[in-house]
Amino acid sequence: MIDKPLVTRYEGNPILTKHDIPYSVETVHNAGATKYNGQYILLFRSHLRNGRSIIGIARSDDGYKFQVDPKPFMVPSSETEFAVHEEYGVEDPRICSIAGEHYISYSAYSRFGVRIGLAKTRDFRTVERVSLISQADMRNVVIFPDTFNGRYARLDRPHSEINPWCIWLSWSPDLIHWGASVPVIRPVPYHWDEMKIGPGATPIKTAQGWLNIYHGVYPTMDGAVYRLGVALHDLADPAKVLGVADEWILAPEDQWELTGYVHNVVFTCGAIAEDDGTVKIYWGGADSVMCVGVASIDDLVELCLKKARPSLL
Ligand code: BMA
Repeated sequence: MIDKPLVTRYEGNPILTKHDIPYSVETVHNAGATKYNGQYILLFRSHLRNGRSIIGIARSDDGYKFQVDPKPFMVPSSETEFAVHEEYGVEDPRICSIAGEHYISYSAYSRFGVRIGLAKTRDFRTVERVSLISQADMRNVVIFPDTFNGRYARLDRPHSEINPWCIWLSWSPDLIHWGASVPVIRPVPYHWDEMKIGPGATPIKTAQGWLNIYHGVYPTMDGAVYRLGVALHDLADPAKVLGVADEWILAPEDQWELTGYVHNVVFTCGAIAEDDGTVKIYWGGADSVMCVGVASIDDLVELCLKKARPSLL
């Protein structure tokens, strides 16, 4: 018997391509996602023709058909502190909605490496830089949309000379100063995510724990393959991992995931939990287009717990 796929791809994929963008870009991918005033919001990354990235915004009433704003949402800042570190572009935004504020953690690229910037918006019309919240080299920071005994928590992914790259968790009293970092998930040798892993979507609160949809990378003779996996973190202490699913939940399959700007890539920066127990997962296909699929939250949680592998093996 063939298992039914955990993620059902939307038949209208890809939901956004460069042809949907009212300004000149080469790609539309790796979008952070949230719901705001009943609308679905995607903050997506686009490559310009110089190879550097900016962030655009798209809105939707149903989570599938998106309308893109006429102007980009975030371009490299001209404010002194940020300008230096955004010189090479802004990438891969994640949205954390907490207490009426929508925080955006994004990768800021420059001649000094890649670090994480934090911006915020209340209305998804204007955006304000808050702070740079990591040194180089760091990417893929997702902030939990809750506090834990008054502290914020985030999943992060420092670069390291020593492979493989792991998912860490850090704490903060104010979203700006972060520390007390601990590694929480490590790739497993000769496994689909053996090369490196990184946080993906902003964690989703479920009755059993925080659902973490992450990406894992496997090296092949034909280059790296990016897939998505899931892990479950303790509700009260997200540094405690309750289970990491042994199997991936999504792999490149559709033509626009197999070939494009970078081939064999599905990469997520956002997912939206619905009231009916499903989650819409948004992912970039081959660093070129945006796609969406639906999964049952219970199925993903069950996979973490029933087909678990050690988190720090
Ligand atoms: C990662 C990041 C992502 C990208 C992925 C696949 O290292 O740069 O933005 O989607 O590679 O190219």
